[in-house]
Amino acid sequence: MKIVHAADLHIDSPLRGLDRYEGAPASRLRGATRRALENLVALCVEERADVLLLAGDVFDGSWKDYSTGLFFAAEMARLREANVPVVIVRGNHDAASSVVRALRLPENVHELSWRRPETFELPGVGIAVHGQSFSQRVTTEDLAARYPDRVPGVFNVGLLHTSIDGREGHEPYAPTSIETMRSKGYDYWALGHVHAREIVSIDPHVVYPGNLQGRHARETGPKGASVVTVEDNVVVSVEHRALDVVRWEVVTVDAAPATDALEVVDLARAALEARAAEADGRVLAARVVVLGATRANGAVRRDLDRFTSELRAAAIDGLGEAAWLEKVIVRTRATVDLDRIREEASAVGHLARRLASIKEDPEELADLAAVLADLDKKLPAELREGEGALRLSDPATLSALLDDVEQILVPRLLEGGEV
Ligand SMILES: [Mn+2]
Repeated sequence: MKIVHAADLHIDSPLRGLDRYEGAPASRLRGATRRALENLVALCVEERADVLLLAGDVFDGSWKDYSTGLFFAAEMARLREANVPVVIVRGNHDAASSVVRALRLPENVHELSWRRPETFELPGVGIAVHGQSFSQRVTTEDLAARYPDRVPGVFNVGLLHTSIDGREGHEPYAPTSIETMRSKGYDYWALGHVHAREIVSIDPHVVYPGNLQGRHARETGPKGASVVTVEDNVVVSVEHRALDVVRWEVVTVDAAPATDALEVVDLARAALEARAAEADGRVLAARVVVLGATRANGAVRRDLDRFTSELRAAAIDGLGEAAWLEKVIVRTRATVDLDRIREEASAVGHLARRLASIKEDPEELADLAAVLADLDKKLPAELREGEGALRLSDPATLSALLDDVEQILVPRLLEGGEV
């Protein structure tokens, strides 16, 4: 028998701040979670799946209108036509109290209760699915502990939205342990919540398939679902199938070999083309990080806007709509030996020493923050919010800025202006 296990679909998840991005393929990104669900349905049909398990966060939150629910219902109806039953639990994002709008779903879809744990036996398939939906977003009790006893003679699955023992970077919802899961004697635990794919255990199988479609630059790599093959009630394989339509990647570029900004652009273009080829026809949404000690450091940093635009132009030239640069981060360093310069008695040596000492002294950083407090208040909101926000009151931000000053200013002074 074949089981398809997916989680964290976050259908119609809003892509925050998308309008701020130059050249973003907004409609393709907005539609990505829906296209990925279509791919999931196609996979179930192709594989002649005996059941599709959805382990929570099918929806991102309350529906803006009924179109989200209608789209989902239509896809479930396609599965009904192919005789594929679907079993769902709700997670923190689509807890019973958060997504209150509802549509009647086709009869092949069974949502497990949020009032109490229950067992749903698939007639004629030999699978029993045990589980419980989240009643509310903040669900902190161990739901798995109260899951029903296994059903003898069939394949037993625990369907659960959980952070297990508090997985890093995820809200600690419905925490449980491998021991608790093992004590139930089930054959497979179909988990959701953690967006990175992970096979947590193989005795029994405890699997996070990861989310169906990455939504930002921290959700990188192939995203999709797990296909579980079972023979004589024993798991014989768990395979990951990529179903995403937009592939997020962080592409690092070592600028060391470059001597000027355009050579760095060429290196980045080659790296992007290689990564786009791996994305296999999907849109590559790339965050480019340029690093390394390079003679091109000054040229790149002197006009970052120009450099970033050259890079975007090269990506469009080489890849057209197959790639989109979400962000370009420059972390190059000068090739000068700052340690040596800091030992010099010269004016530049003195400056380098001061910069280094401020960077490492919490009191000096606090003084600097006080000096910049007025400026901090005057910064426009778009610079102060979101990822990569400029927080002039934050010592770590100031320390990183001083690092930039060292990397740009010291080499420039040494070479008499032009770097
Ligand atoms: Mn979740």
